[in-house]
Amino acid sequence: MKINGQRLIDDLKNLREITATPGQGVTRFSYTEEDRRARDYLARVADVYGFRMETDAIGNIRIYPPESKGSTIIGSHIDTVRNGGWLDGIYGVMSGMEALRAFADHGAQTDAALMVYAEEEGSVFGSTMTGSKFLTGKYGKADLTTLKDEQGATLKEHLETCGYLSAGNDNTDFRMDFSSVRCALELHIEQGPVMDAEGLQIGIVDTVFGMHVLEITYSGLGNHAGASPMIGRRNPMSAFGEAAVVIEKAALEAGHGVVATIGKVVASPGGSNVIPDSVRFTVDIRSNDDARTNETVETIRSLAKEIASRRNIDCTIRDAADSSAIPFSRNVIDRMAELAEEQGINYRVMDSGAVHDTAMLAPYTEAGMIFVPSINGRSHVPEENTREEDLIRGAQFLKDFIEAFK
Ligand code: HGY
Ligand code: MN
Ligand code: MN
Repeated sequence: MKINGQRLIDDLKNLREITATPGQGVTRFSYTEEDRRARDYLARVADVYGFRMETDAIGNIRIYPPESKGSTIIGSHIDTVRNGGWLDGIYGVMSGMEALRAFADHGAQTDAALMVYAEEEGSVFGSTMTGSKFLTGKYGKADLTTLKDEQGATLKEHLETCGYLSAGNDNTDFRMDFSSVRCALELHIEQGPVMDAEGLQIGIVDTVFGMHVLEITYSGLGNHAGASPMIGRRNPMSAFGEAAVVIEKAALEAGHGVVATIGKVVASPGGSNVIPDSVRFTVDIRSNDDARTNETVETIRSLAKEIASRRNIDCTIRDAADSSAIPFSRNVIDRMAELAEEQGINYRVMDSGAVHDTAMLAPYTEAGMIFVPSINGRSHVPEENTREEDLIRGAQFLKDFIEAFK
């Protein structure tokens, strides 16, 4: 039973146009106009096929064929980073939809359901995998008001504005019921260089990296850029510059695939002729071994504090996000490998440096992920791309695995 590959590619090209930054990659943040337009697109497709579409209080979407009770969850996300790529997340969502349509087109029954996890990127609230963290109880009612966007608006306010959470609703339990779930699957682009470099067609994910995000704020003495002598300055930007170099060195010295990234820096007030009074920056630290990740986190935390005290700068550090390294189900991995062998596919079992919602579900149900190559290993950038034949092969493999995994 073949999927309709051209239909999948057409969907992805249509959805690529739903962006707040046309011509500069895809920017589709959760709970925005672009998010709503993408949801409407899914609703139109579901409607044509008579699939049920439900949105929960956090904005997670479930799409079921009429006969399905959702024992197989096919998931991914539709939100993006700023100026991101056209495939991250949405490829897995539309491939899952294509699998459901293929079953329907061929009159076949399936017990699979599509899950669109809300706010996976954390672009709005700074914490990745938000929707799946509510589904698995890692986040609860308190986080509706502790998670805030850059302007200080809470997740609760966004959900009420979108109509997902009715005002005053005492919906204290956002967890999904896993009692009838057999497995959770996700198809995704690799977002790294391995598959493209090795000419692989399918990646079978073994472990999803754990990640810990520190938000460090250096506060010094704001002042005039010209009239303030260099001696005696308490410049948080200089402290940040020193921290950036030692943080990179700490990750390199940790080895074993540990990565650390400073991706966001905000100087305030941010004038070129003003010594900033504060500089706030994030450090995203990951590896496939929690002990190593935590060791690197603590090394970075103490380095940041040492720089601050030596420079007479105040330093506050907030733990903004935290998730463990997650191994996927050995049974799912082995069965995916069997299918790839049967189909003569060039595959490899590999880790994922990117985090994914399906990893959040792994402690509650058998779970696994399938990768397709990213050209030149680029992702989270407008240049993100994958060959159409790889996109179609990945979606076909997902559909075949749903059928084979009895
Ligand atoms: O950051 C990640 O790994 C994912 O793209 N949210
Ligand atoms: Mn991403
Ligand atoms: Mn993603």
